[in-house]
Amino acid sequence: MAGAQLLGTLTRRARQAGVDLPIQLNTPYVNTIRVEEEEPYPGDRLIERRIKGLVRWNAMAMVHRQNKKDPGIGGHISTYSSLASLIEVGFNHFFRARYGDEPGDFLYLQGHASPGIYARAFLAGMFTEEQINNFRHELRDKPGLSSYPHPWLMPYFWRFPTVSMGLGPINAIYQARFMRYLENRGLIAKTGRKIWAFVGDGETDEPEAMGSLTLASREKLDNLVFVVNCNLQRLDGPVRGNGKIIQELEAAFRGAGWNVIKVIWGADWDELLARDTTGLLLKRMEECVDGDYQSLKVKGGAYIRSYFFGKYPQLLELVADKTDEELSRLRLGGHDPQKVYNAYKCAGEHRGAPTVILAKTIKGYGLGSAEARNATHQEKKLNDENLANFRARFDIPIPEQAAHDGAPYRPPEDSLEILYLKERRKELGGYILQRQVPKFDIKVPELDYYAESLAGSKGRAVSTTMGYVSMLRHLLKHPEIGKLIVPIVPDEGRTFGMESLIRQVGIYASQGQLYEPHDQDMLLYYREAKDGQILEEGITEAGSMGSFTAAGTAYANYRVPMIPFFTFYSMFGFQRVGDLIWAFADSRGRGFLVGGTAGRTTLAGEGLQHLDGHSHVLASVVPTCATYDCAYVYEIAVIVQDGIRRMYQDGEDRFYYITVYNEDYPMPEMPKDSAEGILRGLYKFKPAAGGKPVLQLFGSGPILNEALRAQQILAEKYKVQADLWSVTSYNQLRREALATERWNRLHPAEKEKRPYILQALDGAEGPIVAATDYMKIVPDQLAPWLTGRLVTLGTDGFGRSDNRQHLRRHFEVNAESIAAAALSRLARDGKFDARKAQKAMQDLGVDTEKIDPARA
Ligand SMILES: Cc1ncc(C[n+]2csc(CCOP(=O)(O)OP(=O)(O)O)c2C)c(N)n1
Ligand SMILES: [Mg+2]
Repeated sequence: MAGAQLLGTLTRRARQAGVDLPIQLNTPYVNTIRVEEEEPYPGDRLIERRIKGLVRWNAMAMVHRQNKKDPGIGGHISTYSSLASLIEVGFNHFFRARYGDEPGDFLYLQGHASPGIYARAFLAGMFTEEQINNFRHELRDKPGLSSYPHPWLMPYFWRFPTVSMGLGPINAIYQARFMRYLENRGLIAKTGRKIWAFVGDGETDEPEAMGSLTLASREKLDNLVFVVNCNLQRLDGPVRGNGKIIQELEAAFRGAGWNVIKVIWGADWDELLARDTTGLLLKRMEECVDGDYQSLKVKGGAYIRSYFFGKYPQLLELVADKTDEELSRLRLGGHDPQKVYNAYKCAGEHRGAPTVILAKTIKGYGLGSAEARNATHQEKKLNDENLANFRARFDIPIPEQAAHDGAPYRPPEDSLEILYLKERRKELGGYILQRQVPKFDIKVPELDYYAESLAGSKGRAVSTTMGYVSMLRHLLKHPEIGKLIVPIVPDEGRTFGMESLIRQVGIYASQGQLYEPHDQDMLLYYREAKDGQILEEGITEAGSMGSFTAAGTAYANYRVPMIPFFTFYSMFGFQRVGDLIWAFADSRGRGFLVGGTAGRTTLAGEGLQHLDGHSHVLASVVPTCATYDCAYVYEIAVIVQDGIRRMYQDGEDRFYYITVYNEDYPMPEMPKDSAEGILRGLYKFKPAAGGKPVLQLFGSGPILNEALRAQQILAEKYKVQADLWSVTSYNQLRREALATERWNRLHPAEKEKRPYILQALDGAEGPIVAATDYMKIVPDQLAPWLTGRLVTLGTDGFGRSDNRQHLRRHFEVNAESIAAAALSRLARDGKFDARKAQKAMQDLGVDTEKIDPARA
C-alpha cells in the first residue's frame, strides 16, 4: 500500500511538472484475483459438473432435435455452451430468489443462451419434457417455449427481453438505479438484491451497451454486476481479432469508474505462471491477439506447443512434461468454477461501485469440431461423431440411439443431481426465474378528480403541454396514487414548463443536494433531493427509456405499481429509441409516453430535425401502444384517467403515446357525452350551424383549430355547411375496424357488424376532409372504411424553421387550404361549381403551382 502511495504521489508530481506520462487503465493479462486470495469452492465440484453436463446436453439436444424435425426452426447452441459455468455457479451459489418479503435478484440473460436456461428449468422441474420438445413451436404444440426471453410470450417466466443486443445492458443499469430510487423514496425495503446482467462481448459494440456506464458508477450502483462472456467471437468472426477485447473492455470500464474483475485463466495455468520465473509466459500471453487465441483453440495441442509456447525456448521447456492433449485442455477462467465463484463473491462484496466481470470463454465449448470456429454461432445441429463425443465427454447416461436423436434427459427425482440442484435453490430462496404479477387493490381517481382539466381555460390561451403539466402536478398530489407517479424527462423540463414540478416534488438525486443552488431564493429553484420524485435524466432518450421500462414494469418486478410519465421531444422518441419502446411492449410495460412540442407545423422555429410529422406513424406499429393526438386538455384528461384505470386497476398490459403541443389557444370545456368518442378515437366537436351539412371535416391536435376556421370560411364565404369532428386516434379507430372486419370475415353466416367509425358517422353526409399535423398516412389508415370519401391533408416532407402560419401554408394544412380542398372535392363530386372552386384557391391564397411539400 505504501508503495502504491509513493508511486501515486510521484506520478502526480511528475504530471504537475509537465512530464507526459501515459494514462494506464490496463492491468496485466492475468486474473485480477490472485491465487493466494482465492477462497476454496464451497460446493461439490463433481456433482455440479454432472449437473452442468446435463444442462449442456439438454440445451444442445433441444436445438439439435428441433432442427432435425423442423429444418430452419433455428436456435443456438454455441452461446450457452460458452456460458454454462458462468450461469451454473450463479444458480448454485449466488442468484437469490428472495430477500425476506422482497423479490430476489434480477437476471438479464444473453437472449441466445435461452436453450441453456430452459434446460436448467427442465432439470429443476419447472418445465416438462413436452415443453422442451416444443421449443420454438409456440403456435403448434402446447405448451411451447419461445425462442428468446419474451415476457409477452411467456409471462410466467421471463422478465427481461434481451435479445435485441445492447438493450439488456442499458436496461440493467437503469433498473439498478431505479431500485435505489424506490429504496430512497421508501417505496421498497433496502435489501442486498443484485442485478446480474450477462452480456456478450460482441454485444459491447452496441452504443447502448456501453453508453451509460458512467451513470452506474456516478450513482455508486453496487447492486449491479455485469458478466461479459468474452468468448472472443460474435456472429461473423472474432470480436477483436487484432486486439484483445478483455483489455479493451477493462480500460473502458475502469475509465468509467467500475470495479473490474478479469477471469482469464483457469487453475491449470496457475501452476505454469507460478513456475515461470522468466516472465516470458505473461509476455507471450500479452503478445497474442484474440485471433491467435481463437486459432490456438481450433488447431489443438500440437499447434499450441509450437505456436504459443514455441516462440521462446524457455516456454517450451515449461510445458515439456505435458502432452499435446493436456495442452489442448488447459482451461480458461470462464470455464473454471473456482475462478468464477471467487469473481462473483468479490463482486457481491464490493461496495460503492458496480462490478464488471470479464470472463474468457470458448464459443461452442464442448461441441467438438464446432468449437471456436468462426461459423459456430450459426451451428444448430451436431454431426454423429460430435454427438457421440459430447455424450462421452459430459457423461450423459442415455442409450446411443436416444443420444443420436437428441432426446432430453432428466435423471430421476431422487438422483444425487436433482436432489443437489434443488437443495441449492432451496438454500437461495427457491427457483428464481419466475415472473409474478400480484393483484393490486388500488382505487384510481375518477374523472371528477380531473375537473380543472375538463373545465377549459375560460378564454385564456394555453397550450396542451401546459394543461398536461398542471394535470400531472395535480395527480402528484393525489393521496393514493400521487407517490406512484414517476415523471421522467431528458433535459427538457423547461421546454415543457415543468419548473413548478421540480419545486413541488424535487429531482431525484441519490446524494441529495450537495451544493446551494444559485436560484435558491427564487420560488421555483432547482431542487434536488434524495427522495425527489422526478427522474431528470440528462440528454439521453435511451436512458430515459431505461427508467421508463424499470418504472413501467415495477408492478411485476417490485410489486409496486409505479406510473411513469416520460415526456420528451416527440421527434426524438419513437424515431430514436423505437427498439427500446418495442422491448417495453414485450416487457408488458405500462405507463405514458408523452411526445411534446409535437407536430410538424406547430413546433415553429426549430427546423428539419425537430419538426415531427411521423411519430404517430411509428407509434402505430406497437401492438400494445394506444396512440392519441390531442387537441384540447380535456381530451388528455379523459385518456389519462381511463388509462390509469385500465392499466393499474384492471391490470391491462398496455401503454399510451400522447402528443402535446406548444401552441397557445383557449381550451374549451369538455363537451357533454364526448368521453366515449375521445377514447375510441373520434367525436363530433362542432356540428354545422347553418343548415344541412354536405361535408365532414376531421381535425386533430392544433390543426383542429384550422379545421374550425375552415368550417367558418366555408359557411360564410361559400355557403357550404360542414360538421367538425375531433379525431383523437386514427390508430384506435383502425384497430377496432380491423378487429370487427376480421370477425365478419370469419363469420360469414352471422349478421355483419359495423366498425365504430361507420357507426359514429351514421347520417354524416358528404366527403370527409381530414387535416392533421402528421403525415397523410395517419388519417389514411381509415381509407378502407371511407372508400371514395376521404381527402387527406397532412405534413409529408421535411420541416422548416419558419413560423406556424408559413409552415401551415407550405404543408397545406392551414384553414384556407382545408377550405380549398373541401371545395375542390365538392366540385369533383359535382356538388360545387368547378370554376368557383378554382377561383377560391386564389381568393384563399392557395398557390396551386408551388412545389409539393412532400418533396421540398
Ligand atoms: C441489435 C441486434 N443486432 C443483431 C443481432 C443478431 N445477433 C444475434 S447474436 C449475434 C452475435 C452475438 O455475439 P456476442 O454478443 O459476442 O454473443 P455470443 O453469442 O458470442 O456469446 C448477433 C449479431 C441481434 N440479436 N440484435
Ligand atoms: Mg461473443
